[in-house]
Amino acid sequence: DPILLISGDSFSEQERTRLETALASAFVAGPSDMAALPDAVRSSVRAIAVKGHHPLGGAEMDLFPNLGVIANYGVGYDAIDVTAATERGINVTNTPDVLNDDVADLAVAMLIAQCRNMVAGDDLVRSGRWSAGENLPLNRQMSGSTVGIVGLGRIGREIADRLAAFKCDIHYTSRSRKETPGWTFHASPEEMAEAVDILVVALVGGVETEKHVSRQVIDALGPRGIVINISRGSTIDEAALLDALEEGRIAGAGLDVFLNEPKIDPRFLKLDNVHLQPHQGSGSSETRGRMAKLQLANIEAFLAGDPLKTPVN
Ligand code: 8YV
Repeated sequence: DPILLISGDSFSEQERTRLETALASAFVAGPSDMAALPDAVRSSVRAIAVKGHHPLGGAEMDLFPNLGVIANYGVGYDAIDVTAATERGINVTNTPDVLNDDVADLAVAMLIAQCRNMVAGDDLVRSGRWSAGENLPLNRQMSGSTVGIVGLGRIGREIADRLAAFKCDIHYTSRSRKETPGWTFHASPEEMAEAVDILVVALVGGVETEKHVSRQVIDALGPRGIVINISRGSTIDEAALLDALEEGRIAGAGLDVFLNEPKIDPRFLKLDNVHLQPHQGSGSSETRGRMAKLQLANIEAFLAGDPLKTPVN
């Protein structure tokens, strides 16, 4: 009688327990075990709870003839083939908005950490080199910078609002021009990169935005350029970014997302002009609690025949 399949091992024990207790007949199976499940179990699945970035395509969906909803834990659903789901009459839900503040906070934090050399500062103090008389080299002011937000969606807007409070000159690209308080719209990221020092990438993931921050965009940033990415590794031409960082053609980067997480390109680890985070943008306990709650609310709404809270398709 399982109605809910909890996909994969990305959920914490607490998150899994919460789903299992809320929805009496739930069980766990990773994407690679789905095909091996007995027919009767597969037929009983009406909802799948997803966390993490395991691809879920039409072939997996076809294993579950009574599947009605795929509820993603996270705002980004690029690992789910939404077109395939729609074709099969399967609903997809995500967890937008509840994580905007945390992700925007982390973007700003990485930018400040990068400009003010905070990791090296911490190391100087801990290592005893400061007390022995060494000082941190002078670094770079963040307030008042000229910043380009690539993708002025819900998260991009929160980042821009924060940076505006830091007296930054705000530029942005977006599918359409937005109602903004004196911020500068650019038709392309290339054009924007010519005009700003700092790029903050807040795009959605998926094929449409792949390498949107291209080699040309990175080259156009120039030697004071800093790239911050809290979106998906796929949105930047990562090889081009690594080349520019290694050759010192841009000043640095602050990255929470990468290709092939968590086994990221080892070239990053050799660089001292990058600030690296383990895809923790939404990772406060408060926000993760809200995401789990919203995911569950979507599944419960579906099972009750009520309107979904945050439908994608
Ligand atoms: C992850 C995220 O979903 O919301 C998103 O799109 O990237 C994150 O919040 C979260 O880490 C769970 O995998």
